Amino acid sequence: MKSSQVDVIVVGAGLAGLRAVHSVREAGFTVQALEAASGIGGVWHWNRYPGARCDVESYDYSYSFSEELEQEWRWTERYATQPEILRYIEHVADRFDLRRYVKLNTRVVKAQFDEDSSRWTVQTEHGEQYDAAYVIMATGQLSVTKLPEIEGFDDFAGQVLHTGQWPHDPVDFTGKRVGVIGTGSSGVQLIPIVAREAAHLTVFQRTPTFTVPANNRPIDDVEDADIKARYATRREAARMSANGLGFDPGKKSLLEATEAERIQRLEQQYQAAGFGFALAYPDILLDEKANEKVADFLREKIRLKVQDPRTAERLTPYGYPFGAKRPAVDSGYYEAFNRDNVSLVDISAEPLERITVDGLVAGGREHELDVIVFATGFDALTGSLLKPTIVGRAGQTLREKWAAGPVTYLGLGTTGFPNLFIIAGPGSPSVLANVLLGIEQHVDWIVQLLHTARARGVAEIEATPEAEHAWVEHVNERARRTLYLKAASWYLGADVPGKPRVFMPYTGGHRGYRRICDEVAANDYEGFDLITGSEVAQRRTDRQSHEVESATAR
Ligand code: N01
Repeated sequence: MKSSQVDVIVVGAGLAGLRAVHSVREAGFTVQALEAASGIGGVWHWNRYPGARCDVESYDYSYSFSEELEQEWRWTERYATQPEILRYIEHVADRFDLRRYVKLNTRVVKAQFDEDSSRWTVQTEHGEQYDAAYVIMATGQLSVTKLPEIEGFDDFAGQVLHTGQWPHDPVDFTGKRVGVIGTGSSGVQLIPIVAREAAHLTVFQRTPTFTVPANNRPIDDVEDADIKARYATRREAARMSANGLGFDPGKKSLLEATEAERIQRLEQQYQAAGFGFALAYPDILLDEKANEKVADFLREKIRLKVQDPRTAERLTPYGYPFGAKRPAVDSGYYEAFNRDNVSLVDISAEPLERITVDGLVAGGREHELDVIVFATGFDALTGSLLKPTIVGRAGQTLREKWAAGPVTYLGLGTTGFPNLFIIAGPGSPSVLANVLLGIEQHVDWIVQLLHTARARGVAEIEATPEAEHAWVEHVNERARRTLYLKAASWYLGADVPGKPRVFMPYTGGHRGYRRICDEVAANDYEGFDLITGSEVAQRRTDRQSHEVESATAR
């Protein structure tokens, strides 16, 4: 079959894929992005459920590569809604003429590295084939949705939805009996809105979530102008912060503060900071005693907000540290449970049994429903990387290589898979910091490496096994210093049956990670083998003579 040839294939056309297309093209490489969805936008294309919005502030959850773009785009709310973010992405694609490099409705099913040509062959589900020197996986951290393993999906007479695959046409809940399964960030955003529309809403909760209020508000012209006048400083603060959000948790331990100081600080953060509440003190995710004080503060808030003490108690999280599972950022979540048309089912006590024609059976009780919404999350971080078959050196697949969990060098590459790069995936700060900043840092770093490779006639770029091993050790060691390992979270793969339990993102923070990547680049890409075309040819000749010798000996 004839292949289209390009320098770089980018898999995915969300915020990461589009940024990669832009920068790779600016650097003078030919590029083709392949996107499975019918539109650009990645998670913001798929997650159209009512209430979906970002919990990183709009001005920080936006590209920093163009000052003109920064100045001309007008965000309307502190935390942008999904439609507004998608409009922004579409604007960027048009403004920088990116659409012509993106092929929609094109799922990549296989990518295979050819050791003779040092190139990748990328195949799509429709049988097209691309031949590329490099592959950049921009497939997202939260893009492969997951459903509970229960029977009866086909029996249900009503409508079944997943927050991560929401229909493009609005869903009308008016007069309907709706069941929502899952109370992570998606469920927490969706539930108050469905509660207002539906005749009845039943929330099926397995684990109560810690949530902090979004404190969302509109942005007026004065605030917009003020932020734009100081945008460069704001960006620099974000780059120089561990979380990529520009917040500085300060140095003082929560345990050193007096009770009055602590309550005042937590209250102030709770009332204003949104997600930044988690950064009120530097040791919240490091020290169990400090963490418990914060958890108690949040538990008390639930008691104050939820009128029925029994419901309040069932909504209250225990048994894992605050922040070790991704906290949700809410707007009226707890208040929704004060409505007469909302009920809560604790499926840790009354497990989901099956779906029937009329609804859901949990703990032997049938709940009659017209709509079932699964807000049950994703096969996070590795799901989208392992969905296509990626074949590296000697026929090894990425699935085989990562059978015991993802192993990478800097999160950017993995040994045995030359010229394959991963954006904001496992082994990098990814979802633990402002992911958009992480995306841009990765893309810029990779493009600089491709420049260097082109200038030197490099044919293969590959992480060394030693560097990869040391990085995996470092990632694990950093995770062990935190409380993250004390919760069954999607960071650990604990929510997917059979998935290896490995803490996947890097907890060292955006600033520290950026410094490490910069040092690696400054040290001639230490830990990566940059192999020139003639060296590859020599290796090939050596390999062939070795094979001939072995065959002769046999
Ligand atoms: O998914 P989740 P999500 N039976 O995995 C429950 C980002 N995000 O889509 O905790 C019954 O967090 C599960 O219960 P448990 C953000 O990073 C961002 O809500 O596993 N229940 C949990 O309650 C977020 O963390 C934004 O016991 C099952 C829920 O379903 C990430 O996406 C908005 C179950 C899943 O929660 C994922 O969020 C939305 C089963 N078999 C999402 N399996 C913002 O920017 C799972 N559950 C604001």
